Amino acid sequence: MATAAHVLTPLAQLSRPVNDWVQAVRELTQPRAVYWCDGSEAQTRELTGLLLRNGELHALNPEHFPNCHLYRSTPNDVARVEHLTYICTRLQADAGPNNLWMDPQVAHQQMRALFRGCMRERTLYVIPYCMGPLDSPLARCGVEITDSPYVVLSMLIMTRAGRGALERIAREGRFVRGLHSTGELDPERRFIMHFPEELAIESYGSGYGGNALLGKKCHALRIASWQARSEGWLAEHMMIVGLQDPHGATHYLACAFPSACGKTNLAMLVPPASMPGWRVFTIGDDIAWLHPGPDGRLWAINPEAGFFGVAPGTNPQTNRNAYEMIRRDTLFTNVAVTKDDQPWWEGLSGTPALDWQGRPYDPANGPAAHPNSRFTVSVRRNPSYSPHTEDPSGVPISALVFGGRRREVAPLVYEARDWRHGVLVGAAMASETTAAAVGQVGVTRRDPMAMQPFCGYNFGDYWRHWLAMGPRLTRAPRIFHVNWFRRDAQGKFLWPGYGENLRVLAWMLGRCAGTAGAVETAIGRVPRPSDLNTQGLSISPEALQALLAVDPGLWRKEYAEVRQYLGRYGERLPPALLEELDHCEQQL
Ligand code: GTP
Ligand code: SPV
Ligand code: MN
Repeated sequence: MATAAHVLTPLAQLSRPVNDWVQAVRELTQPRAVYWCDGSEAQTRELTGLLLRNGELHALNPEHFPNCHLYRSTPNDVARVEHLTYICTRLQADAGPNNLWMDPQVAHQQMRALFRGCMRERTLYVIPYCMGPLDSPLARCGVEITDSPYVVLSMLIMTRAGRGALERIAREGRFVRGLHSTGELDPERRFIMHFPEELAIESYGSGYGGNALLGKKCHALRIASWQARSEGWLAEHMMIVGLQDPHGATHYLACAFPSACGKTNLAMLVPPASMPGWRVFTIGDDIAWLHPGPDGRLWAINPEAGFFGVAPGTNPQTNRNAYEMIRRDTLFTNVAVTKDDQPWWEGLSGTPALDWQGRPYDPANGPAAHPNSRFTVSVRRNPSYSPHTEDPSGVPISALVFGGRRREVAPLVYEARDWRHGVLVGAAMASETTAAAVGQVGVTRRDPMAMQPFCGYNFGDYWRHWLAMGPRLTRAPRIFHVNWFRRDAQGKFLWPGYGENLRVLAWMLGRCAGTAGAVETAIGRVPRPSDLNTQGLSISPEALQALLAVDPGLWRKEYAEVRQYLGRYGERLPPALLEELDHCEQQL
């Protein structure tokens, strides 16, 4: 006998606006079939089976890595493409000097020409998804249409996708439209277009990461930052972590570091043995949506449901949690494999047999795993998973942390004097480029709030929005800056990093509680070596001194560069930032 649960409405009938859009895209792209994703285990198994049979997925060693698979992307398609990523607003000034811009009509026309007939002989997949807990008023929904089953499998891990999301869309009526096709995977025919005024994304010619999993950077940062500005909240490139101190109190921090600069590792760090009583709880590793709460605090949710993390460097010594997490139910992309089909990357013991392109490993071809090779895994697989990840109102934030990868200039940690100074600290960020985006690696560039590739509007307006947020918070988080990547004259990292970073976070919590000391410097408050818990840490006094040093000569040069950079934003630059910069320079 059929019960109510057995007569589910077919997905295509749940939301008229979604179905109308799917039909319009079908006309344009001409797929041979349409597949609605309901988020069920059965569909995941079906798609995994399909990709295994056609050779796009490889099963990994079932004994050591059960239910783990390897995907190899096209060698020319291994990272985000910032030079092909556009913000298409009616007014160019709204996109700002921080974005590439195209007129929306011109962009739509150009993209229609690419999408026309592009799914012939392919299946069109419809992925309804929700960014944030399904029952959270802070969550936002979208629908991605794609012709890549690998993208579908990834989105099923990375977001809350399927029937529940579509039911919410049917109730709310509003959703972000993300249209994606891998096209010919031709870098000459590759564009990632954003239309914030229309809540739409069009992505063609790439199947990789942030270019193709449209819920992630395209929706949850570029489109969401635009929405957040008009609705009074913040969409940021931040991880969220909860720290339980030895007294049992838990405090949450949200940290913005550029791509491949340590967010995932900090979000699930393993406390050093010499700091007993501390516990770490992960909420998110890449994106935070931050809302002022009725209590005057800032509350954060992680819009994602999975991690798309950097593989190289992950091992039982650097991060036991991360390594444990990816031992089952994980989708690997562009890693190497050992001869018994275990995934392998630089930093692990053992030896690779095949490199990331599937060739017999030869050091002459470079690293065995691609430097931007990644794992895709559910947040629930993380040993330090926090059940508060599902709290509809999020978690309250005690401290915001900005950080970059800088071989010199920026000390290990410093604290901003107040909110306005903190906004300048974020706006003045710089970091060395990494393999997460196509282009030269190791070049220092300005990367305000770690949002240079991800802010969907003019940075001048963005900083104004940040400045206005402070006075709305009666219990605003304190703001800090960190640099785990300072080096000595030989080029060696001065700070051991990873789990030892807890010492720096503990100092921040001490600052919030009023128990930790610091010295006032021109750039902010810096701990003395004695203000940090260094018990059980093996580091020389000279190295610690060097890590905490503020060199006035270097900072004078730094501030001059910041002034020049901010000048690019002209009339849109809030004068308060320049006043704050004047103040810092006078202090030097
Ligand atoms: P995205 O996912 O690209 O946004 O990167 P992420 O910010 O989450 O960076 P992740 O934690 O994946 O780290 C990137 C690389 O930096 C990896 O190779 C890590 O092993 C390495 N790393 C992370 N934390 C530290 C640290 O504290 N010190 C050092 N030296 N390296 C680190
Ligand atoms: C990043 O580059 O910041 C990432 C990976 O987190 S991607 O999803 O490709 O944007
Ligand atoms: Mn990221």
